[in-house]
Amino acid sequence: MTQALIVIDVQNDFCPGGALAVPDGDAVVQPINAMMAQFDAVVLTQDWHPSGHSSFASSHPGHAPYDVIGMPYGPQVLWPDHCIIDTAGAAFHSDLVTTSDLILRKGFRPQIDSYSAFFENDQTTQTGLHGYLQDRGLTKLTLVGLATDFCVAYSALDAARLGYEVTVDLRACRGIDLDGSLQAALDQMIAAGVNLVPTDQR
Ligand code: VGL
Ligand code: ZN
Repeated sequence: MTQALIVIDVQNDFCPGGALAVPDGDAVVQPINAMMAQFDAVVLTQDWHPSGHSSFASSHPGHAPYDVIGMPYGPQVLWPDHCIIDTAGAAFHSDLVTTSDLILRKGFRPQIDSYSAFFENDQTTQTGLHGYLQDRGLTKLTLVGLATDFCVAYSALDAARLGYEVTVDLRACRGIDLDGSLQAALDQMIAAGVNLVPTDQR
């Protein structure tokens, strides 16, 4: 009982038609559903922001989505308003199987964004996921979901740093790719010892 599937942010706002749509984002749903039975535990995460969140460009007059600003904890990309608590955009994609052991919400502190499922963007505030996985003896993690180059990669890098054996299955991930962020994320994950399952060659 050691292997957990961590499903990152498969929410309507990250799927086609959503506020921060990841290209082809909904293509991850069926492969993720098909993988679930192979794991001892399934954890789903939800990006979960209050309206007016500090990661929204709309909270920073004079700034547009995808601008980068300095926050007390470092550089922060500004996003369109997305995944607002209890809205349809924050709900899981309706075809995602949500039978799971834990649903972890992140990004609810107004002043800090949280890409990683382990630490908020200040790299200090913990979400509680590490404690949960440790308590359950879940030491081998497979990460899938959205977006490869933000929440999936930040989660994988934190997990590797925390000592988990980490696999990212790219067949069940899709990326945003801002200014080369996808290749940079893949390079960082490889350097950190994350096992990458390649996308099917088509
Ligand atoms: C994400 C940008 C902002 C993600 C979340 O899930 O990758 N990206 N919030
Ligand atoms: Zn977000």
